[in-house]
Amino acid sequence: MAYDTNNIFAKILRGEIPNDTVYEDEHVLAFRDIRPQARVHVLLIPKGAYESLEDFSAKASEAEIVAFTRAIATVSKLAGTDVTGYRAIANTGADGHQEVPHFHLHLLGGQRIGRMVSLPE
Ligand code: DGP
Repeated sequence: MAYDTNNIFAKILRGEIPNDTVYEDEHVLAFRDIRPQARVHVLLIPKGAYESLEDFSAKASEAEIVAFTRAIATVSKLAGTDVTGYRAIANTGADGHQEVPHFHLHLLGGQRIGRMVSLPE
């Protein structure tokens, strides 16, 4: 599937839609989720056009992968979850219930997050 340049995170990256930025560097943008599901709910996205974790993992450059991984700890410190902990989630594809087709990592914390997975009945 081709990357959809009109997805909402592509629009955020182009500055067409505002966001509450937590951190930004050459390769990464982190911003607060518009529908927070925990006291801390930040999304980390690569600036490159990757539709999912699967796509990013297979195709991103080493520089992009290093920058993204390093940004997790940076953002966690900025969000205050580096000591208390958090959950990182990358919903991927249809079974993973991914809604926005631009790779993003949810960082959820600021409180106890609960059980890991809830499967439909
Ligand atoms: P996922 O289901 O993993 O694709 O999660 C998509 C997340 O993106 C969801 O938690 C809500 C968030 N989101 C959707 N549109 C916007 C937006 O315009 N701004 C921000 N900050 N977050 C958004």
